[in-house]
Amino acid sequence: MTHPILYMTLMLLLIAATTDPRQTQNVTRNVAEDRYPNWSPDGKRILFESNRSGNRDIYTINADGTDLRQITRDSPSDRQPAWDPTGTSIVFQSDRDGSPEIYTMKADGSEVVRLTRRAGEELFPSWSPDGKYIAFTAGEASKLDLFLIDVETLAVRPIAPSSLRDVWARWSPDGRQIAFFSRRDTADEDDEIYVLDQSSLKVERITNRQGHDFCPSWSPDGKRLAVAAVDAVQGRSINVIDLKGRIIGRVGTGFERVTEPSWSPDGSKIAYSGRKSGNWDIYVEKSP
Ligand SMILES: [Ca+2]
Ligand SMILES: [Ca+2]
Ligand SMILES: [Ca+2]
Repeated sequence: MTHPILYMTLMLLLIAATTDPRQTQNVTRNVAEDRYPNWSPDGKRILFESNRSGNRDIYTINADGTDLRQITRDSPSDRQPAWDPTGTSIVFQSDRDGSPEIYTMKADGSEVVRLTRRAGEELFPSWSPDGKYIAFTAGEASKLDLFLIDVETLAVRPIAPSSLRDVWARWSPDGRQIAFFSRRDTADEDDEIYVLDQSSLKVERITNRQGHDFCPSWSPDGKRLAVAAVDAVQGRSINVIDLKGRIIGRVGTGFERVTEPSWSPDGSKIAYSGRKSGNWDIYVEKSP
């Protein structure tokens, strides 16, 4: 016969062992590859790409994993979505006209507009907080650079060009700075995080750490960055760092691979792509 107090104690121990203090939530649970989460400006919906339809398409879902909606429905690859600052439009990459280019559409998938017409690949678009520009990465694999396109005139200009690859431009909340990652100072071996000041055009190196640091996402107050990181001892994680590169905390630990963080607009959570047993899903975790 089970003693009631012993039984209660065992149950409490079991609850304590299974309760995750970090409150990691599976947003998607699907055998398909779900990647590139991007939080809507109102904090309610998460944009992402998935190949669950048999090819890559763009979807939105509530942050709690309910109300999945498919936005693009076509056989080409539609990828890497990001919201405009009002949450009414989406910028994304697609190869629907042959090679990967940058496009915009309304949040319901209507009114698709092609923005870029360049040789090579355009990827990782992100919309400026004032809505006027889209930053993107372009070039060939070993020589990628960052560019801005004027959404009205479609005029393109390079930003912070360097001889080694610069990738993944992300605007600070005030629009004055752009964070990105690069191997410009590490002989093409180690990804580090950099911040470009748009008025002075000065580029500041933020991380100086052995192991890749990549895919930065700004905190809504502009004081911190969430970055994907690989560490020989700690393994892979999403590190929250200040603008001096000091590590404040970690989320996204315990995955085979983890990347593409996106901070919630209220600053309380971080969404990211994580791989477990070969399967990529979108996760949300409490911000440190
Ligand atoms: Ca598609
Ligand atoms: Ca590094
Ligand atoms: Ca999945």
